[in-house]
Amino acid sequence: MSAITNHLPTSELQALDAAHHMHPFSTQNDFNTRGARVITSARGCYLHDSDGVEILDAMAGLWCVNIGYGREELAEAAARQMRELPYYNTFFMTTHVPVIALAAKLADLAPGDLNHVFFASSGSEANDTNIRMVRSYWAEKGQPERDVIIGRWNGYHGSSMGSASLGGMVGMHAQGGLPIPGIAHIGQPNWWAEGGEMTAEAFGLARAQELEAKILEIGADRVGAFIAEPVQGAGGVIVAPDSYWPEVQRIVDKYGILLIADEVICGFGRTGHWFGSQAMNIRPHIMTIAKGLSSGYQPIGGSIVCDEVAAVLGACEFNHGYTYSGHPVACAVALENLRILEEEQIVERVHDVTGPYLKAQFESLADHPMVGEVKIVGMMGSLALTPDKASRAAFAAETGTVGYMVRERCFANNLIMRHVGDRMIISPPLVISESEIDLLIARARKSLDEGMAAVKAAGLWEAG
Ligand code: PXG
Repeated sequence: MSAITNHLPTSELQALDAAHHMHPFSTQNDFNTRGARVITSARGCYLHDSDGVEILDAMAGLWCVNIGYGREELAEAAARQMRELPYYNTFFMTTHVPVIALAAKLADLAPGDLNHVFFASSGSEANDTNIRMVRSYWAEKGQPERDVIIGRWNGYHGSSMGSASLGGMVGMHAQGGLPIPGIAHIGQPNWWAEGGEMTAEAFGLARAQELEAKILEIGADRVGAFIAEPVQGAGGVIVAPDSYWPEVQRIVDKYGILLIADEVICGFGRTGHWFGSQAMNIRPHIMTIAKGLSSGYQPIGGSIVCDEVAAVLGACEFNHGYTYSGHPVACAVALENLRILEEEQIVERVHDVTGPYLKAQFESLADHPMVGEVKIVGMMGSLALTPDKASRAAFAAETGTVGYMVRERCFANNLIMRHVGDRMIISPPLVISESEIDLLIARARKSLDEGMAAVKAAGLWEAG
């Protein structure tokens, strides 16, 4: 039996794709003028397209293929589970072995007293669960008015109505009447773009203190939770100054509000720790997980919840759940993925060996004339592009124009390195080797050179 692969010429695949497949976060008409790249197979850190080209995937798919592509063990785990029990639900006083094993394993891996897991099929669903969980928790405790959740501008928590409301992507809010009621936002700790004349540390502190100001503005008895990514991913790999997280933790503790760490990207080794909360030294009450939980081999996500919240919720009927909450095949694949991460000491290797190596190489790009700030934690990093490093100036063109031009060169050089506005971002599979890191950096540098030449040729090498 063969997989559904390249059975048509690329141009025909592209035409069918443009005609019938509606793409996420895309301008659909673009696919009519320029076909999508058709990915047909992948191994390790490399993708292969329908023209037989090998591409280095420095984004691990969408930040998720932590153990790399092509691991037979996960395919076997899925096949085994499909034969044994392809589906059963976890409603109505039933359960099954894979979901029990995975929940117990996650309780073991997660820090502190995060011992209880509510499963979903994605990060968006899990964050929707969190909204209802937080509000139910406070209602059960006799404080139903404590229903406001604070998120951050330029944070990303998913694409459903609830999770996109928690997020702070203005382009998403503009479509569909978001945010939903009871969600507020504070500024992000993005010193490069928003720090002005302040030092990074002073700015980090100020941005953390916006949380306290917002709590007081809304009323401390109205705020139920604060949600944040330990390192902002989709917002451009924004690493907060060191002063930020200790102050956030102090404020959260002072007002007794729940801290939700969205670990969808940061979890499962991405930061060189099992969870980004450990890297940032914070103590969340709830962690959102997805992506690296199964290395993307199956759609699965969830919320890992602390003893206190679980105990309060446990006393009421929580009227919430998804058909595929704790899907047995997804659980079996996630378990196998966690076994590989543990047995092959992949997280330790990122922390001790390949993470530091990538950091050194990635930071060497700071000498490029177009690169300002370089930020990297574990295996997620970003480069801020600028025409003037000293003033941290933006380009005169619309934000993202230059980033897109560099992204185009990356694509042409068979490197998946993305842009968010005018930041270039990487998030490679955690199993990337030193020689593959060398290749990544060489292709990135070449793309920056070519991108800069294109920017100059277009007359955009100018501070805005
Ligand atoms: N939280 C975080 C921190 C995420 O990064 C989600 C929640 C939502 O997960 P699902 O599984 O519902 O997509 C995400 C997802 C991008 C990009 O362009 C990032 C995500 C998804 C799609 C695109 O960087 N992150």
